[in-house]
Amino acid sequence: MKIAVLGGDGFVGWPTSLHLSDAGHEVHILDNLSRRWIDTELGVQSLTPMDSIQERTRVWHAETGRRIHFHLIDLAKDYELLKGWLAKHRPDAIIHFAEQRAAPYSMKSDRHKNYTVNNNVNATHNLLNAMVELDLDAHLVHLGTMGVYGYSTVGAAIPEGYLPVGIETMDGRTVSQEILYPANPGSIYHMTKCLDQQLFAFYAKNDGLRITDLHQGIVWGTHTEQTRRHQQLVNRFDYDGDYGTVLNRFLIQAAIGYPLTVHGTGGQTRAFIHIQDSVRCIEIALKNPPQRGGRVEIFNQMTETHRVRNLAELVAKMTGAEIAWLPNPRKEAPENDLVVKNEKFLGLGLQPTTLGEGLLEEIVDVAKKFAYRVDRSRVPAVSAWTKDIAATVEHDPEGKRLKSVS
Ligand code: USQ
Repeated sequence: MKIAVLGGDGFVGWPTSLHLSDAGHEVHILDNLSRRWIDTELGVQSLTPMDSIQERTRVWHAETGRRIHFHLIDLAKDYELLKGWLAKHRPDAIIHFAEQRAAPYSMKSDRHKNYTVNNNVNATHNLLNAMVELDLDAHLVHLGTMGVYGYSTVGAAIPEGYLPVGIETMDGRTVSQEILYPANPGSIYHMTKCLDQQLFAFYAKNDGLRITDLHQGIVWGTHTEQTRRHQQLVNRFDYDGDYGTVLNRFLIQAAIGYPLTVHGTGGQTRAFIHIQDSVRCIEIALKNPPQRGGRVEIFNQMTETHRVRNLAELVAKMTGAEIAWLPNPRKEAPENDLVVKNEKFLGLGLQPTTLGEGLLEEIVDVAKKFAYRVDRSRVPAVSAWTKDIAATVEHDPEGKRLKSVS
């Protein structure tokens, strides 16, 4: 297949591009390199030394003989360029990762909120709009988030996208319907993915676009089969308070002797998936497109759930790291249970890579190898969800920990 990977320079986009290229597909990365610019804005860099996208694709070609093509396009701003590219190349499938994906970054300031909404919603809408205009019947696979559901349940497992409901009619009968599970985002970033869901539902219904939305949990790990092949194919690995995600952060913190930064009591339960499974799921989704005219196909892309404090305790036990119990900069439930259905991917053959000490140790080893690149002052998560929370949380400039000032 000819596949366009939008956002193919990012944390999940890059290993996905390699995986699909390795499987024999013709891969084109469309990216505006915004993630690299955000590193510059924040004054941080990936823990792992990343080469330019051109250099990465050159090394991939030298290693495998396969070409990955790169096109510098800003989907949110360059509508005509995007449309022209799609008209010329007419890909069979499009994978859409091209969104600002960090919740803390989206909550930093009014400017960051605007940027995240404008970038994410316009990128998605420009793409859908152009596909209709060009009569392009490509299968669109979008990387969404588990966060569209919120994380609290009423004792029932979160279904894969659609919730069966009974509605009482005026004459007293009960009519059954399946509706999109009520959106309950916890950040501006997560909210943009809820808006995406509405755009997809409309374009599937109105124009018959074939769309798959993957509601992914928190990704952990860094290597995949293909990124291991050469040191210059290494994936990016974020550790900072905005882009680092919880389990990877704990592992890096353990490697550099930094107390594990648990927010509150660490009672938040979240869904997780290893990066290797993430790229496999995308390939499985590609092989199972919905029918034209059908509703949006939704998969829960996660393999297990864990409570944050249990992860911290596991990493502490494994490495001897200390745990710091910090005031939470986010507005979220301090404790929640989470049960999620993920039978669709399992039914299509996914064999989950679960949290095993071997893989966790491998990440600590990667972190130790590159520990000299870590700026400890960038470790604390300082982006507060509200002005009230910002007023009660102070950032220690030594980079040791956040402390409550109230
Ligand atoms: N947390 C800590 N300490 C830390 C960092 C995070 O206790 O140092 C806590 C947070 O308060 C939160 C939980 O860990 O309760 C998860 O935070 P996270 O930063 O690992 O994940 P999140 O902000 O939800 O976002 C990440 C990705 C996002 C993806 C989402 C999937 O950045 O792109 O959509 O995970 S999900 O969480 O299932 O919505």
